[in-house]
Amino acid sequence: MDLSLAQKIIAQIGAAKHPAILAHLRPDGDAFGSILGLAHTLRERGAQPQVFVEGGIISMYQFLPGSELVQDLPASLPSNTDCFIALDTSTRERLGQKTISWSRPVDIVIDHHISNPGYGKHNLIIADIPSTTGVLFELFQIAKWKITPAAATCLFTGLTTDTGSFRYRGTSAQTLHTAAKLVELGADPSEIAKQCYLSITHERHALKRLVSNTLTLKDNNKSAFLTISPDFYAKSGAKSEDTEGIIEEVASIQGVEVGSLFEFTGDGGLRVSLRSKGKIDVNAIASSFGGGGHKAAAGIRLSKDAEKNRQLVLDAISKAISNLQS
Ligand SMILES: [Mn+2]
Repeated sequence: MDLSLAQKIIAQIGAAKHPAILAHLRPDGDAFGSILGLAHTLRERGAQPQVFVEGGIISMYQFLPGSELVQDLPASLPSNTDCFIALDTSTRERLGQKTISWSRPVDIVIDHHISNPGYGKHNLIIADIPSTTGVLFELFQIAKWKITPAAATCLFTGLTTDTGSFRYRGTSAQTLHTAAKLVELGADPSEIAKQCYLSITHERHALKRLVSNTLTLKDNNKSAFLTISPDFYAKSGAKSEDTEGIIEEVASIQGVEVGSLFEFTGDGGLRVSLRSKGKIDVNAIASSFGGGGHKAAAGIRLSKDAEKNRQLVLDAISKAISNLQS
């Protein structure tokens, strides 16, 4: 970590009385874990942080301490905001459509997405730490800020969900060391696992079954993909947030190098999630379609030509797989 950059960020965040903390749209465990982990830590220091994310909290993460603090995006940032912080958000746009018209620039970006261009005044982007909560943990250590059990629970949640329970490439000795320290500070791994992995709603499970039936294998069974049609939500009663984690199913099949999930959205668009077991850089594939993420997990959003674009993405995957074999 660049210590002088870290110190600048610590000074600016530490001096703020009314920081606004945001994360990306379609928030996941690392998004909620980051914003709440930072909010708890700053409240402990006497600040009054405000926490915003598009759509507010989702039911799966209501167990996080302080989840009641999370608010849906406002029309504009509160006028008393003295520091605008974006966490776990790889592009300015991903903070949400509503935020695009905000005139206030982003002061601090803290992230771990390799594709993040750095759209804040100060940008702490560390791609070899596998979750934004892990980056925050390092920052808090440097700042010598107290991490409460509530903060530790939030930070651990981001670390376990973004590493697929410490399974993905990128899980290093340092990651496990961070996890151990968070457990010492009060995070309960089995309770967090129960909330994150063993509390699937019936609607979410029904959606999962519909999606599983669409499984298609190609490229000598090295590529596998799933499809979500717009009517799957009405059929299952699930919400769009319930797609989180479904892709793990396809990437988990033996021999599959790239797993993908194509969601045809009601407005004619296409949302793509890509997972790699490590040989293929899916961030490179996603980037060629205007998306991004990490080498082993990336995403793309396209607003039109869904069917045609799906074929183009599948072709790009085929090409990457054939390059592997040659
Ligand atoms: Mn993340």
